[in-house]
Amino acid sequence: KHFKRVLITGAAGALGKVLRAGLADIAETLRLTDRMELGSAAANEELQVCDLADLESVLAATKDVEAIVHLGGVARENTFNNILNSNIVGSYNVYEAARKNGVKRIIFASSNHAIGFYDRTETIDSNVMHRPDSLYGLSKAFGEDLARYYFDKFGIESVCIRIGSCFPEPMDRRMLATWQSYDDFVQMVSKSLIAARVGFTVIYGMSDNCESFWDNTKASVIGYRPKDTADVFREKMFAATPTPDPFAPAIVYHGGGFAADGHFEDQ
Ligand code: NAI
Ligand code: 15L
Repeated sequence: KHFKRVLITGAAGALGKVLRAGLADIAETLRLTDRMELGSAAANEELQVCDLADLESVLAATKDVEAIVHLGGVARENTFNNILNSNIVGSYNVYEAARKNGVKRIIFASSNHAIGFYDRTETIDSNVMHRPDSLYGLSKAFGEDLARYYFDKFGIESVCIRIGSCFPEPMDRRMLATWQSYDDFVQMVSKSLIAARVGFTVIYGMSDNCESFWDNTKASVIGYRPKDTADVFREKMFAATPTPDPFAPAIVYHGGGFAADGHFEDQ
């Protein structure tokens, strides 16, 4: 085992469930937190109900852990208030609690929506400026800056994974470019945890897709080699979906529908 105890936030969610199984062998104990029900604990697990917006709870959840995989938060566009509490305050609490409890490394589930307003004709690496396509994307840009700040000031290392579309299969034509398989995601998170030195690193959570508009050479820092590709779904997807208008905003931008949708107002 590489660690004594690793914490996963957002462990009741879709990717949380994937990592609950996929990271079971990486640590003697996986501590799992969420504000939702987490089921019953296996022998290698500790469960804690925790609202990320509550610093006291986050301090308790991060005590005696060596590394954190921070998945918790609102995972798509929502009201600013919800994004503020779960993603902005929540991520701040995770980093601040990590500092207070001496946690050395955090893997942050960022999102392609932090750069969602780039045009598909532009292939970008992770040095480009943020170009958030939503309030949600803005909160992920904040999370990446938080990671940068806590590395520069306190030496807490982070790998920020700008996850594309991590689902069992691509669900639309855009995901032929943005898809990451569950196995590749588990590999990426495991290697991000184990790599000797990562400093502050931003990489794209994607499989080996021929259509991709992201240059993921930085993922060599952790030795990531995707084993899967969305390419095997291309024929099926083309047959199942009509040819889209290449000038429609949902097609033009990396962030797809998130970039095309209107602004999310509270009322
Ligand atoms: P999900 O919605 O299934 O899981 C998120 C979990 O966070 C939920 O279980 C929810 O209860 C928990 N959560 C939300 N607010 C909380 C709070 N204030 N306190 C405690 N727990 C809270 O989403 P999914 O797909 O598992 O995504 C996980 C992470 O990866 C999210 O941060 C998401 O933004 C990010 N991501 C996921 C992508 C994907 O393709 N699945 C793509 C890009 C980013
Ligand atoms: C995300 O950030 C969302 O969490 C996920 O549900 C997908 O919409 C994904 O991006 C995507 O861009 O496909």
